[in-house]
Amino acid sequence: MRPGEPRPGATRYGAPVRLWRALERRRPPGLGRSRAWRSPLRGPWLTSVFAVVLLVGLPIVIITGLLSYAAYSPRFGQAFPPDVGWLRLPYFEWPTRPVWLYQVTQGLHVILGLALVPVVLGKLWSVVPKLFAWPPARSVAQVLERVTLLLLVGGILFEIATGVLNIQYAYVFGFGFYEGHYYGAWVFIGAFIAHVTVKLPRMVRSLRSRAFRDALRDGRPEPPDPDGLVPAAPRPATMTRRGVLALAGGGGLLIAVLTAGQAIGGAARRVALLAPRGGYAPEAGEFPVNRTAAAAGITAAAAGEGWRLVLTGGGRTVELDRAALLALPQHTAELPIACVEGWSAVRTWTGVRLRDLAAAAGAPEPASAYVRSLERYGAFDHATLQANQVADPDSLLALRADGADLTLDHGSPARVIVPALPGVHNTKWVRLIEFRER
Ligand SMILES: Nc1nc2c(c(=O)[nH]1)N[C@H]1C(S)=C(S)[C@@H](COP(=O)(O)O)O[C@H]1N2
Ligand SMILES: [Mo]
Repeated sequence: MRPGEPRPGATRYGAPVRLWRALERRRPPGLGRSRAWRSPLRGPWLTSVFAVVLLVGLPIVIITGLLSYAAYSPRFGQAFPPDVGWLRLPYFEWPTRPVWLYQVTQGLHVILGLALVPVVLGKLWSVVPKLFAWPPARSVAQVLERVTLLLLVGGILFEIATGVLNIQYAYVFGFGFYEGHYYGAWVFIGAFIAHVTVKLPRMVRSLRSRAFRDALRDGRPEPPDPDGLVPAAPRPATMTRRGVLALAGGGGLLIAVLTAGQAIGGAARRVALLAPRGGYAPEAGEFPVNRTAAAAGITAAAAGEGWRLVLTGGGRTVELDRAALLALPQHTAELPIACVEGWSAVRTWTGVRLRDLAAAAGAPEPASAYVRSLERYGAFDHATLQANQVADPDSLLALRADGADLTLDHGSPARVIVPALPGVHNTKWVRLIEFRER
């Protein structure tokens, strides 16, 4: 284009484009000064190394998160949010085997999710000059790309913030955690898929552009790139790329060590310092209490002598006291209780098989079982179990744990324990079970 010739855009679109050109020249102070971002380590290679870690790790976090939604049995309207419209995934029956299934999927979701935080921050640091690029948009394609990036970065920061606050039991947001985390996840998933689709070839090219070992040792800038990640006027390096990656990777590893014990148990639990419930508590030992009897309004009297279990189904109603339950065949199973917040504890439970109780109620093969607690008005004072969860030989109405009667805080006189069932549906202080034929 020769000087004085009208710009092609200006003749076609007129005033808006002239306005845009004027905006381009009036860069806000402090914005878009590519000279402000002068680390010689920034560049497509480093960004791509962070990207490849996230490309492997984030799908695991996403899938285990969606599996947790499925494990809550949305079919019974007891997943959160209960109705997700067209975002509904195909329903399937959550299995009871392997018994550690939910312990592993949810432990992975929380612990890997936390461990990836430093990698996410590293990746954001590596592309920060793009955030301040001026003008904010040059073409429709670029506007689309920037909107995607906004949803991508906003989405992941939102998911991290809500997830971390939830496992710290800090309900400081003005909306439901599950609702926000679920819809936020879909915003992120959409942007993530779009971003990966567009950037994958460039990531592969950047990683191939140099030998991994050389790039690690080298503090010199990469060749100039079209995205402008490589600074035009770099400062001398203060650390190597190896140092940057070690910082992000080491940070992630440290977080994993400080949280993983909540799901692994044993000695690791004692260093799970970042896990509020999953760590070792002197009074609870290695068996955390999610909601105490006092918090749930359960008195020792209500759970004492006068307590009766009501069973219904098959047109029959049966009432049993604790002695009657103890007179039925007792079964023992070693099962984890695994909470959505990532902590879990394996216990040896003893009690009556749910399928024996179903038979006693005259509904030997129920389609579902609705369980009610003595607790009232709590979010988790009831749950519905699937047919396979009632039928499993290790599914119990537990009266004892680790050879002792259940404590009041752990659900005395009787609680549900079902293999691979999310902790939340292992209802404590059970008062009634309704076995349903349909
Ligand atoms: N009645 C009742 N049962 C309940 C809950 C509750 O709040 N009320 N919390 C559930 C949750 S979220 C979990 S993780 C497990 C924890 O069991 P624990 O407190 O014995 O460790 O109990 C479940 N059973
Ligand atoms: Mo839980």
